[in-house]
Formats: sequence, structure tokens, C-alpha cells
Amino acid sequence: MSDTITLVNPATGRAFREIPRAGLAEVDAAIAGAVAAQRTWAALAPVARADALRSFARVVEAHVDELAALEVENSGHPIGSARWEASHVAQVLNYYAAAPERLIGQQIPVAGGLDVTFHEPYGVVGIIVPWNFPMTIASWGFAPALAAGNAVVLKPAELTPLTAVRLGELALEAGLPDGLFQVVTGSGSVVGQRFVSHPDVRKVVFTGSTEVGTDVAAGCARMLKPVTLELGGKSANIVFADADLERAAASAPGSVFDNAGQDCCARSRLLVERSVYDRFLELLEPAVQAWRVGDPASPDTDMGPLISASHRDTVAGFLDGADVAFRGAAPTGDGFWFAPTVVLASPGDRLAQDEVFGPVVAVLPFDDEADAIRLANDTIYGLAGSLWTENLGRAVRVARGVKSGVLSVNSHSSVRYATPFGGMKASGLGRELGPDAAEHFTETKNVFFATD
Ligand code: TAP
Repeated sequence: MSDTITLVNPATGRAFREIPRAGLAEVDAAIAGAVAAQRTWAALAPVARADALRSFARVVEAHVDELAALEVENSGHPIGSARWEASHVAQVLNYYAAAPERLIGQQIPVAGGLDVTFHEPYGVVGIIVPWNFPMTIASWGFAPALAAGNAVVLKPAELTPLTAVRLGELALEAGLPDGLFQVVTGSGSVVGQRFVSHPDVRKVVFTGSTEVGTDVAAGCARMLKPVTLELGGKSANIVFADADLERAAASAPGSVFDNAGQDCCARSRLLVERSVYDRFLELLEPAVQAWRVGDPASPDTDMGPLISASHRDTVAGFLDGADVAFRGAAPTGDGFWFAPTVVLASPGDRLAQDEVFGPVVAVLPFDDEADAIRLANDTIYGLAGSLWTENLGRAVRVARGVKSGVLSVNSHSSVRYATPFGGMKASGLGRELGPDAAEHFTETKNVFFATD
């Protein structure tokens, strides 16, 4: 294996940078440095840790344009999305900067003394992130983990390490102690696996495929190490006949084609009540045609290329034998372009069951509310979903009936840093973000003080 990784711009197909590929010795050195830094960090006054995280947030905010430009070049994200992602990292840091002073334990009434609980940090947390949202997903792990008094070693995906590497540098610029937050570039089988097997990494956060996540969880089980998993999805966008069909159709492209469909929350199944099925497809077609695919550096672009040539081949493979209803437009030539595609599917089809992770949506009709819930739950996944109806009772019933971790009524919201995020079934284990995330990076210690 070469000791460097070659980065390719997905919009041009051209290599533009080499970065180091860490071996085991480098990973172990990073973990040793993190162990030392964590002891000092955890001993700081809570307000000092809070101030350091606020300072980190300010430095990230001052570098939003630079981070966004890196994401455009490395990941092909449209510039507008990339700016949002960089700002989101600063907001996540700000949000969890409040946590060190609010990790409040309990005082429990007992006989003969005083009983209190403490939220103790694990020590070193290993975070493994995928290539689809390189900086936001990283921040969902490192911000609350640091806030809770842990050190962090972060492994970005080989394809998209640049923003993570820059965030590691910005942490130092902001004054975070040396060794506290380290970014280690390299392969999953070496760096990621070492986070799993190293005894000094006491918790692992993994985001990526269900297949690799299952292996990571098995490895962590052998080490009795807690693990948070954010995995794949096949989320449903359910449109009832009583919905505002115009709004539902206008917003559907964004719900599945955003980030070229390389989004675990992509609403890649569109379930439409049979009585409005034809009408809805008529409304959807112009919305898909209007979805602008092109140069990610242009502020008018809605969607850039896919991440790599091999991923484009995988996505294209899903269209073999598919019943394509209509497609949008995409550039031709260099770059890993793929036009947004709407296919008509039946429940057992591969396109209705498997995660494509590309700009392909499968449309299926349903008969009534019970049928909609049954179909929505008819995959191994349970990450996100949307439902469109003007009937409040139905909205409540369907939202409670769909087995997904994150649902949205009459909109496509999935991620807000202040609300919990994560999947059911094969989509994951544990939750990120929201008010409790810092606590998830701690272990409860109970101490009894005898008074008699
Ligand atoms: P994976 O191949 O699973 O890779 C994810 C990360 O794990 C990468 O950093 C990868 O490193 C690393 N990795 C690979 N093999 C490993 C191993 N044996 N041990 C430890 N780490 C290992 O997924 P991907 O192709 O990057 O991402 C696409 C998939 O992730 C999709 O299925 C998608 O749904 C899912 N995903 C889910 C979410 C959420 S929030 N639920 C978010 C994004 C993506 P390398 O870079 O070296 O391969």
C-alpha cells in the first residue's frame, strides 16, 4: 500500500493533492498523545473547557469560506451547501460549548449519607467518518466528546480528508491543547480498525455503511467498548391525497437529490397515495427538470457530481432493467456526473429495498394509511422519513407508526444540532446531536459519602 493517498476532484476527475497515509505506528502515537492531553483537559475548570470550545467555534466561523472551498474541490459539494456545512460545524461547537458547565449529576436520597453521581469522560474517543458529509458528521462526534472532557482521534474517509485535516489545524490555532483533537488520515482497515482494537480508545463513533458498521460493532463488543453507529437508510417520503401536492412535489427533488443523493437521510422512496399518483408525477417532472446539476463552485448549482468513478458505476448499475419515468439533466464529459432519475418500482424491487446513495428515487403507489405505514417499514432500514398530509390525526398516527429515528411532517427536516439524530433497525445504534449528546460521551460514577 502506498504511503500517500491521491485526492481526486470529482467535478473534473483530476488528481490534485497527495496526503499522508498513516501506518499503525502513527495511529498508536496519536492515541498516546491523546491519552496524555485528555488528563489535563478533563482536569480544567468546566468554564475553561467551555471557553476553549467557544474559541474553536469562532476560529471555524472565521474560516467558513476556506473550509467550504476545500469541500467543493475535494467532495464536489455545491458552494452554497459547503458554506452551510462549515457554519454548521461552528454552530455545533458553540452549542456543545455550553455542556461542560451543564453536565449535572444527581443527588439521590439514601440512608446514612449523601449519594451523588458524576458524569466521567471515557478518555479517548475514536471517530470514523464517511466521505458524504466530511466535516458536519465529524463535528457531531468531536464537539460533544470534547465538551464532556474526552480527547478525540478522528479518521476521515480516504476520499475526503481535507476539511477534517484543516479543522485539526484550526483547533490548535484556537488554543486547544496539543494532542487533544487529532486527525489521522489513512485507510479504514488500518486506522479505523486500530481505534476498535486499541485498549486506550474507550469509545468509538462510526458513520458509514451498515456492512462495515456491523464489523466495527463486533470488534468493539470483543473489547467491551461502547459504540455509536450511524449507518445506511432507505427513507420514505409519504404523500397522502389530502396533502398540499404542489408543495410536496416542489420539495421532493431536494429531499433525495441533495448532495447527489449521497445522504443517509435521502428520501429515496416516494410513496404516493394511488388516487393522486398520476397527478403527483405530473407535478414532480418539472421540479426534477428544474434541479440544476453542474459546477459545484457556482452559487446557482443545486447538485454536483458523485464522489468517484467507481461509485458512479455502482449507482448506474441500479438502473439496469429499471422502469425509468423521467430524468433531469447533468453535464457530460470529465467528472463523475449522474442525472437525477425517477423510477417506477414495486415493493420487492432492489430499487425499493437497497440504498443507492445516488440521485435515484423509486416511486411506489399505496392504497391507504395502513398500507403507507406497512410499505414505509418494508426495508431493513429506519433512519429518516417525511410525510405530507393536512390531517393532523393522520400525521400523528403515521409518525408514530413509521419505524425511523428522524421524521418530518410537511417538510424534509432531518438535521438540527439541537435535536437528536440517529437510526432504528439496520440504520444504527445510539443517537447523536441534541441536548443529551455530551452525556453519551460519559460514564456515570456513583459515590456514597457516609455521614453516620
Ligand atoms: P464505509 O465504507 O462504511 O466507510 C466509512 C468509514 O469507515 C470510512 O472512513 C472508511 O475508511 C472506514 N472504514 C472502512 N473499513 C473499515 C474497517 N474495516 N474498520 C474501521 N473503519 C473502516 O462507508 P462509505 O462508503 O464511506 O459511506 C457510504 C455509506 O455510509 C452509505 O451506506 C451511507 O448510508 C452510510 N452513511 C450513513 C450516514 C448516517 S448519518 N447514518 C452518514 C453517511 C453515510 P476508508 O476511507 O479508508 O474507506
